[in-house]
Amino acid sequence: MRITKRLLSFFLVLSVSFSCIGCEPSKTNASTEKPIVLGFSQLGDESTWRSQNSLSIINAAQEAGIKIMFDDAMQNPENQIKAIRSFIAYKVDVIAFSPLVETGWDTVLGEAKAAGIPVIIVDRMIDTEDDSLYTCALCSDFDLEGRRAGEFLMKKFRNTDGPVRIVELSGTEDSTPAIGRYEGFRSVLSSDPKFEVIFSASGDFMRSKGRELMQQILTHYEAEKIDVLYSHNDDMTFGAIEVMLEAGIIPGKDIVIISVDATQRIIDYLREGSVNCVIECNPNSGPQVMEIAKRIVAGEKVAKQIYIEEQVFDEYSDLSSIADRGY
Ligand code: GZL
Repeated sequence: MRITKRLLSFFLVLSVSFSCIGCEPSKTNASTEKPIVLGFSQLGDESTWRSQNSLSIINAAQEAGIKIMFDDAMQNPENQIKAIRSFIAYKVDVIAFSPLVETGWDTVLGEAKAAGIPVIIVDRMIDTEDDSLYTCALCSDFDLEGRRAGEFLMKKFRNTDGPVRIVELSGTEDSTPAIGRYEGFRSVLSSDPKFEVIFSASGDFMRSKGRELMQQILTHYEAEKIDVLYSHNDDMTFGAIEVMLEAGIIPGKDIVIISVDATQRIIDYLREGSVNCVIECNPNSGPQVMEIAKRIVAGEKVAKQIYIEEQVFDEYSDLSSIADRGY
């Protein structure tokens, strides 16, 4: 039975005491006759992307015959640490988690290592000196995503002298996507001084905060003095576009918009010209996570770092070739 969005929200409500989808304590961690038990700590449910990522994880576990204990940390890393400790106590075969922020994981991952439980890092990365604390990291290349956003602007404004004034809605502070999208973007644009980031603040990947920041921006800057909005995710972009429309600003025309994720709604905006460039960040990592978990439990060697394939859709692309996103 595939989990639907409606059922996911039910599981997420229950997840305070784990959504243990049909699992029983695993008495051995290498037994071939018993299904693998995987403990998954999800960082929250802050965005359309995150909901799809959780659906992908849960459905892939079911399709792989893996019993999953799924916990939604509701944007609190302390909840993730508690969940990981519960997985250790439950003696799961594998732990996987998407760390809200990069720091603060060494102690609890040291406890998982001492318990002999392998760890897969999913989506975002951790900042540690000790890479023995995890077996595999399956992430997006966030610096590449940022560079791709910068490369679009270099092309879009190749025939203008500037200045090109940019406002940036960044993601959760100290999170790998926010760091990579921030740094990668600037690494490309720093080659041309006409590009100037006049405002940058974190909207925590949330639509409501994207709205608030865009309102704040428009009280400090005349719309005519803003050339580009660079938003680290679609949900913040949706909030910003609502505010633009309320202010009589034509998104994609008066202000060029670059957004990251590539949900269906932003692709629709791209097709109608309300957004100019969409950098894909792929949430559908579930099948790869389960494949990695199976190989680890079977004692096979897996790569330490695996990057998820992603692409760019922009106003120069063949937009008719973009398949339905499904989220
Ligand atoms: C990126 C992921 C980010 C998305 C946001 O891999 O961590 O978090 O870009 C989500 O939409 O909230």
